[in-house]
Amino acid sequence: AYQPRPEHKFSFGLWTIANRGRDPFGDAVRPTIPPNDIVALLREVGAWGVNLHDNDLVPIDATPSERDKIVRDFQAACRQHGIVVPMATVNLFFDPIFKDGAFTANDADVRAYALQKTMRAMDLGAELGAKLFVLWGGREGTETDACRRPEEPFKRLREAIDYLCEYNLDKKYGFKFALEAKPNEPRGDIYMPTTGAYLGFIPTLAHPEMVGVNPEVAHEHMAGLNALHAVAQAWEAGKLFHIDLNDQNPGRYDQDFRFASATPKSMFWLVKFLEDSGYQGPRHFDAHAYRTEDIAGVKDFARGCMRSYLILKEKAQRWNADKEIQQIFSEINPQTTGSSKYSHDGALSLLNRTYDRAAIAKRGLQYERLDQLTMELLWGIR
Ligand code: 3MF
Ligand code: MG
Ligand code: MG
Ligand code: MG
Repeated sequence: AYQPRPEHKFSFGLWTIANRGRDPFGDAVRPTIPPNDIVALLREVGAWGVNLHDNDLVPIDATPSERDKIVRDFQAACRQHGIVVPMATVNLFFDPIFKDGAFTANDADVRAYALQKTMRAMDLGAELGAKLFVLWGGREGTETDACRRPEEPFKRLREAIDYLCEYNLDKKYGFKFALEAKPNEPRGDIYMPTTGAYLGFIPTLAHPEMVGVNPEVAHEHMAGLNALHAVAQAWEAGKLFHIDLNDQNPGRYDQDFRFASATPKSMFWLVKFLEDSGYQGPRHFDAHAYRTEDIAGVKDFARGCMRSYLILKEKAQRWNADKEIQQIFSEINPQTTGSSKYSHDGALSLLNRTYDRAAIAKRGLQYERLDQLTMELLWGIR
């Protein structure tokens, strides 16, 4: 039980396993694990896929022939260990050139370089077989809003994404883009702070069908939001192309904790939604081991992410099969009769109807009972 299998589609970013515990106040505590060894480690812990930024694999200053050799060796490692590359992304945040942003920077050369770097990362992702391309605008933001006209960055971002969609079509890569929001860190404020902001932006693009979102649990929690609600809205809009699973307490720095380790109840509802909805995409973990850990601890971390997901998945099945829970759930979600579609006559009849407000408001909704049953189920005594 709780054994990860390929059909669970568990993936990890190269950067998550490679994380050496560096933070703004302290240096690395773990050795570098080369990408090919990470592939072997992922196989060992039972993962299905590995995702990467261009520079997680290929150093930013590699020559074309160095690049080609690195990619060949990595492909061989993936083949050897049976690990796939479902998603690729681009690092537009580490190099000093991106200190004022990438696609939204004021310097046109920076914007053009960001496009070039992203196109090359798309070439790389396509070569590795990825069908999803994530864009996280980590440096697209401000410390001071003195820097530019406030509406300008949205135009620049739209222009960049439209350009990349054309490149995708031109090259016949068949990528779907997934835009990842974050409210702050590393910038004081990041543009497009929430998944909802991206869901509002996507319909303004030239190829909206090619673009969806990559909600991250921790990013929504950093903004004090309910990650499930963001994910569910994205799903309902047909835009849940990818997901970053991890955990995070609100009001803290970017913690990237092991999945479901900080807010297990919220993560139960999230796993239940992913499973019940029929979401077919990867279950990607964008998190890393505590700074206290050695390589064995990194494996504990990775195994823990998947195991917690599978435990919560089993809890969701129990919740769905629990007679008492289902009885209450159906009572509080009565089937509505009649259509709520607008018609002239329907509106007239609604305007003339009378409602017994007091009688309706008097009904208790049993949410206390339902929540307690849920908690007892989660605690394992039900
Ligand atoms: C930062 C993140 C990023 C993105 C990654 C994928 C480094 O908080 O979540 O991880 O997920 O860049 O595009
Ligand atoms: Mg993150
Ligand atoms: Mg993070
Ligand atoms: Mg992320």
